[in-house]
Amino acid sequence: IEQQPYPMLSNNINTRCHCSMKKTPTQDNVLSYQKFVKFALDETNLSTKGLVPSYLQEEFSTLKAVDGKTELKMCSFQAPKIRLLRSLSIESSDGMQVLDLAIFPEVEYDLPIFCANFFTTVNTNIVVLDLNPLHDVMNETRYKEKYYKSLIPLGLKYTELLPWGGKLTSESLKFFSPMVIWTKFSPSHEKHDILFSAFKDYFKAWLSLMDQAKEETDISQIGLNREAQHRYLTWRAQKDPGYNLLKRLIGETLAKGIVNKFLFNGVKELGTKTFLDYFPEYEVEGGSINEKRSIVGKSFESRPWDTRGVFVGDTFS
Ligand code: BLA
Repeated sequence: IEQQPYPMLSNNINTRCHCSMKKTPTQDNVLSYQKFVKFALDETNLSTKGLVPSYLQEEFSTLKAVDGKTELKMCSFQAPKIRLLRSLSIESSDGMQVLDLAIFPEVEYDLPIFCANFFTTVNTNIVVLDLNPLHDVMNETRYKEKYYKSLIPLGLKYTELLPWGGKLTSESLKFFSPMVIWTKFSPSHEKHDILFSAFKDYFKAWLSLMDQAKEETDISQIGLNREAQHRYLTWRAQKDPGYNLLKRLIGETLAKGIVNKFLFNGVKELGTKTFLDYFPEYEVEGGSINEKRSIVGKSFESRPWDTRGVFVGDTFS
């Protein structure tokens, strides 16, 4: 495994990280996710005027997988209100493409977490695109009204173009918002363009929420934000569907490092509760964590949110 040196950022265009600079096996492939990353960095830089590389950038940049035909690229930034904007993209000469791009706000803000997860092979495309809610949007209306009421029309814009992807890990749904795009499709230029358009819309929507967000000063509210973000990170660091693939590509040690220090950075720093503290239903005899991703099983054959953003799934335990 070859760890490549981190290319210096130019002083004036600090978003030009190597994610969009280096030549890759699939650079000429128009279905690449590199333009998604470039869009996200450029737009965030414009909005915040203060996007700077994260301290993680030095350790996490480019990796070649053990198969010799797959490249992983990572980049990470921070800005006022943004604790971490990080992106992992994977490109393989056999047509596999992955994008995992997320934005985690500073804990003084109760902003949603921007979440784009695309897994693509020549045959299929698995997509989650959402502004993941930090607080409950199923049993309570306060947070839902605050952030999603005005965004419901945007979610509806894509419900036909990118239809519900069928049953999924039931537990995941609690981390999704009423505007989530969960879809699967066979790759095509048309779908790729629709996905890019949705990505741009959702990204701009997140930036506009960020723009308006006011810093929380109440210590106990900040504590709730911190714990909610830590719980989210703890879930994903433990149960992310991408982990097995990462392990196969770069080995267990590097995969664990990327998951805990890069992708879900904060899981070690934002709190001390364990996975089983948050999700005790995963405990198996002897006090270890059930390897299964889901205890409840898969559910939600069709979209469990109505057009007003009310949860209508009936199989929730
Ligand atoms: C599949 N990825 C999935 C599925 C979901 C997600 C819901 C369908 C399988 C399931 O029902 O669990 C995504 N799940 C999420 C997200 C959250 C969640 C975003 O709970 C947030 C709270 N996916 C990636 C990366 C890779 C990846 C980086 O994001 C690879 C490195 C791969 N995702 C991947 C693969 C599958 C998948 C291979 C299908 C295989 C499987 O279902 O295990």
